[in-house]
Amino acid sequence: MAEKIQWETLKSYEDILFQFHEGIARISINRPHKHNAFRPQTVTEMIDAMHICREDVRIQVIILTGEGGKAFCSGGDQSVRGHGGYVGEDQVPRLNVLDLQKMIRSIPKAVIASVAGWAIGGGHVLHVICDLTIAAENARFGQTGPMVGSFDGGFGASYLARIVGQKKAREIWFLCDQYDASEALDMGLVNKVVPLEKLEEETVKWCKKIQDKSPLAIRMLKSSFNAELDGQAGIQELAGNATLLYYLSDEAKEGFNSFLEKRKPDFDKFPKFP
Ligand code: S0N
Repeated sequence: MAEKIQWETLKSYEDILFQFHEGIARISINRPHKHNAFRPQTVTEMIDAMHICREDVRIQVIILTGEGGKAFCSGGDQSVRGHGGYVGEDQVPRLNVLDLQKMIRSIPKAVIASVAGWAIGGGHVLHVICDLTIAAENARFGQTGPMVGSFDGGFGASYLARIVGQKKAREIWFLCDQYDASEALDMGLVNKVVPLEKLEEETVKWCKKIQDKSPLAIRMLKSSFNAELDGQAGIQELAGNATLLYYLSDEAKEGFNSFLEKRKPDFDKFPKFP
């Protein structure tokens, strides 16, 4: 029998759970009556939680999941889809899930999607963007855009194609078929498939394996994987990490110390590499 993780609530929200356990943050969409479809407020809350994940140095790995065991996320809540986006209480139409996608992509910590049940539409794109996906045997994957009058031509198309290949990505979008967990594993869309009752245990096991590794190496790798695909934004991420590492060096410290001490910097004493 799998040991139940004792998650501690980090912050309370209406649409999501945000929890913590031993360096792992868990963000879970809590709208099981809608198969965890997101409305603008859901996304705003997830963005807030992701900000906390970025800033809180105790958090090393992030799990993205959905409550109820029947759905990871079924995409945008179609009942609040209006003219030009999804409409919240302020009556403004938004596609704020695109901001969340960018945060998952650029946060310098591993994000693991833990998928039980449906990962459909914008919900499918969310798992695609995560660094890794662990799926339960009941997971089902697919896009619905052309069926319900939408499409995601950003990461949802181009990054999906990088993962499963151009032909398969076009099939997924053009046909709007659904794929079970073993088909998803075969096409490299998920990293591992486990029985539903083992999903959390397995996901946490993967988190712990990552937590045992060098955080700076994980950070550099994530931005390196992104850099090739994300153009100037990707280069900025990787370069920002290079600057971080440079700041840690005695050579960089000599630069700012010399300024503060009103003297000429002496860079001669630092090693040169071929
Ligand atoms: C997942 C499906 C196939 C499951 O079918 P099943 O098991 O028969 O369950 P249902 O009875 O259909 O569902 C149970 C209850 O949940 C509600 N529900 C399910 N999904 C949604 C949803 N997305 N929005 C609102 N409600 C949902 C059902 O209505 C039902 O409730 P009751 O019992 O009260 O009727 C099936 O549910 C399904 O096909 N769902 C819809 C999937 C879908 O089309 N999602 C939207 C796809 N589009 C996006 O996600 C767009 C995302 C986005 O924001 C975006 C981002 C970037 C660029 C563009 C866009 C864009 O807008 O396109």
